[in-house]
Amino acid sequence: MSSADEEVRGNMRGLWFLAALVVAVFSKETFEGHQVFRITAKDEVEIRLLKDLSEQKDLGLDFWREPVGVSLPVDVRVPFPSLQALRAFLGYHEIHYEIMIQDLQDVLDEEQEMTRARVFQPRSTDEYDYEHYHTLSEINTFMDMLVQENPKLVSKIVIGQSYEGRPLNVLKFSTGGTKRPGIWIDTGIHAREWITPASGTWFAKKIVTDYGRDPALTAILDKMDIFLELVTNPDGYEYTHTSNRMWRKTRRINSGSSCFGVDPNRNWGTGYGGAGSSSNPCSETYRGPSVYSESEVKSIVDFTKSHGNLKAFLTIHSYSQMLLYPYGDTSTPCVDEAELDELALKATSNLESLYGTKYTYGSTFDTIYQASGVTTDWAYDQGVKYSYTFELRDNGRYGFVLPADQIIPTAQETWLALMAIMEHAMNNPY
Ligand code: 0X9
Ligand code: ZN
Repeated sequence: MSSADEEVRGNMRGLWFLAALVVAVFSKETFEGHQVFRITAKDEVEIRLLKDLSEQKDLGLDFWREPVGVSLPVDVRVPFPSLQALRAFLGYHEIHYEIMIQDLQDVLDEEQEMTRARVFQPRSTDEYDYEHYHTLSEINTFMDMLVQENPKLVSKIVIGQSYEGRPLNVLKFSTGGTKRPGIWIDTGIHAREWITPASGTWFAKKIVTDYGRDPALTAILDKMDIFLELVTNPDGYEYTHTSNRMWRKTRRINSGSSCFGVDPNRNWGTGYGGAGSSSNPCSETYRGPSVYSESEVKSIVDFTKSHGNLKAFLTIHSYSQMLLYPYGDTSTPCVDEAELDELALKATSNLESLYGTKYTYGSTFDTIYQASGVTTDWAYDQGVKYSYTFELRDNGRYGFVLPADQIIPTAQETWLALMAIMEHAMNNPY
């Protein structure tokens, strides 16, 4: 072979390498053959086995719902190469399970198909397609249109920058006054929980539509301001659209590790570092190198402190259909437990009245699992009494990949619960 041929070959190899690199960096992770199992442990022995399993990293399992107790089934995404091993493990220990999702990629393909069907480039928020999921840039455009259309009612404030430099936008709904008490609502703090920013977008439109028409919402906005952060983890959200639909955390580069990201719901100051969070950067519940290390978290901390008069703090997640109040890191009840519990009953009853969607409610610790360094524990300890975490639809049939035709019903029913909490906050000054 001539040296010219060899050079061509060498160049070809270089090109292939480059192509492979480009694919690795820019292509989307696929979930072909991944299944989502629902595992129902019958006793503490089985829970212990599942906990051990969740600590075993080599199977690449993604626990959508962690093993906690016999009352709550465990949901786990199983990569195709690990299916055999997991089935053998469960079979050997005679642990009951069902397959919730046969092939996750099929559900994602369907989601993609639906997303492609959305209205492109709406010229107004009336034209915006609330029935479909949207990209970060589409949501940003929505916010700008909403502000432009309702300049007296809505403004956009930038409370900081994400790790990758994106603006952290908050919509402020206000009818005037100075330093009115405020309600905080955030959606999209966990990147893959797409139903939450989709619902948040619907809430934003609902507020401008109902103000001046619905007496209850009008009364709230005549006394209080509402702050709504739609995409609280924009780097993560963008990443779920471009690279990995199942991404949860921020996108920080962790020094000394090849794993990215921090769980923004383990990074807050109350209970930081306790059980129910991880010191391992590869964990989905990695608490980060230090308290408030994530600018996505710190920006809310600074905003809340400088505002100084928030009355309710509502952070919206999915999934599991739950309404949770403090605490998450301890079983000790918070001092307002009786009131928060009663209000949770009212909020979830109102929610259920629309489409029959059943919610459970209680403290995070008792209802879902021990989780430390979470948003609502921090907010509550800052003096914001009405601090709740929502876990929206569904109950695990689709989990984080809730079909788009459920966006509007989910938003509508959730709005009834939000209204109950906001009205209560308005009528019970403290
Ligand atoms: O684990 C979490 O962070 C939350 N569940 S999720 O599936 N959305 O990730 C629940 C934690 C409870 N959160 C608060 N009390 N803030
Ligand atoms: Zn979440």
